[in-house]
Amino acid sequence: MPLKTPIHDHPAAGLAEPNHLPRYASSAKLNLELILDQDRRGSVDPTKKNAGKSGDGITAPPPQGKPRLMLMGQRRSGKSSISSVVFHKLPPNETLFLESTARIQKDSMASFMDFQVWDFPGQIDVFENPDFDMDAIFGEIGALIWVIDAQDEYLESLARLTTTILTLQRTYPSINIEVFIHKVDSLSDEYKLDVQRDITIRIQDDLSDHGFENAPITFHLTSIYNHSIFEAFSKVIQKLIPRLGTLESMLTNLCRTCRFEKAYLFDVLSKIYIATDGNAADMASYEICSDYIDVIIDMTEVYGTWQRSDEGRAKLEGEPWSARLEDQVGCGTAESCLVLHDSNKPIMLREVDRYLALVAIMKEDSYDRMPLVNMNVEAVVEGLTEFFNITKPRK
Ligand SMILES: Nc1nc2c(ncn2[C@@H]2O[C@H](COP(=O)(O)OP(=O)(O)OP(=O)(O)O)[C@@H](O)[C@H]2O)c(=O)[nH]1
Ligand SMILES: [Mg+2]
Repeated sequence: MPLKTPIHDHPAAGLAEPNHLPRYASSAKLNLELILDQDRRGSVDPTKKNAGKSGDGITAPPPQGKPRLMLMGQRRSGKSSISSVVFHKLPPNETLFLESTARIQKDSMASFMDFQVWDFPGQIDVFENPDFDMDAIFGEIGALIWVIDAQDEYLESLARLTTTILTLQRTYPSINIEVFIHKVDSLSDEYKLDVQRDITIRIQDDLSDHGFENAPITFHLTSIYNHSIFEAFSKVIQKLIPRLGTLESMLTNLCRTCRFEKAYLFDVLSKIYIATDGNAADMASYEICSDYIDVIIDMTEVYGTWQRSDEGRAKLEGEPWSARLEDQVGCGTAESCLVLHDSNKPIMLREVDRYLALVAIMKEDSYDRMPLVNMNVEAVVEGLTEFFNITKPRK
């Protein structure tokens, strides 16, 4: 098969370019477009890995607008703290001063994938209050994040969660249910796992008493005082990305060709990782990469190409440089590589677009082969850009 195939007769033709001009695309691109087109029409694809509820083989209905993440749970369980720390960069200890939420707080996140975060007040039960329009709340596909305070008595919270799941799964079976067993920062490792086991068994037992077996619920141990909350959100968001498998295989191939230990694709603002390679994930590498983003952001804020005043620009472009600013910087995007002294492993970062960055931990000897590494990274960045162009929801 030729590498570049004209697509006049292809079912996906005209998807990206409505002006019917001849278009040339690689076979991989065509394949992705075709699959996505099928997804959008709501067809069944039993091979699809990340769709809908795990294991049921049914493709989730395509998102019509912005996917919505709903934070629910008892009062003081930590919902507003989570949303403020992850999406608004609030330092964790300042959450002590947050007031109790009185009405639903709706946040719109402009990111690689636009999504919304809704923070519910703990004291209001939307199912008992006839004023709430269920379709308006749960109609859009997304995830329901149920936050449980692991340091507090949680039986009442579990009872509410079970009722919520039973009510929702009848009408909106495609919503992902994610349980954050939260505030585990002061608990010992052993106790944390005991709590998780206890909560899992209680919920599954309760649901099966009501005839709902093997409920597709995911449990996460979280705390705003460490990276666990970002890690958990990463997993939640990843389930909402169409064709995540394609992203993962791009990163796995990159790791193999460049001999990287681990590669992450980060949403720079929230520091949620939206994809990683197939190697086993470990918290330590995620933490290093996520801290590295902070360092680079701080640097680019000082030296980067942000919006400058005319006066500042004139000064920088004047004597002794006498050149346009664009011609003075090596490349428009942030790109960096650093070798950590204690581990001898270089870390590299490459901006993909204004929201995403590729961060990878290399092996000791990869530094000697930087030109090859750069070339491969460049190719993956191009692939990622193309991926997001194809998969972004059409209005
Ligand atoms: N130790 C610990 N405390 C936390 C954590 N997350 C939140 N908190 C604390 O929990 C308290 C309640 O947090 P909120 O975020 O206001 O709780 P909420 O669920 O939004 O409460 P309502 O708005 O009343 O429903 C605050 O004092 C937070 O500092 C955590 O991970 N660990
Ligand atoms: Mg709140």
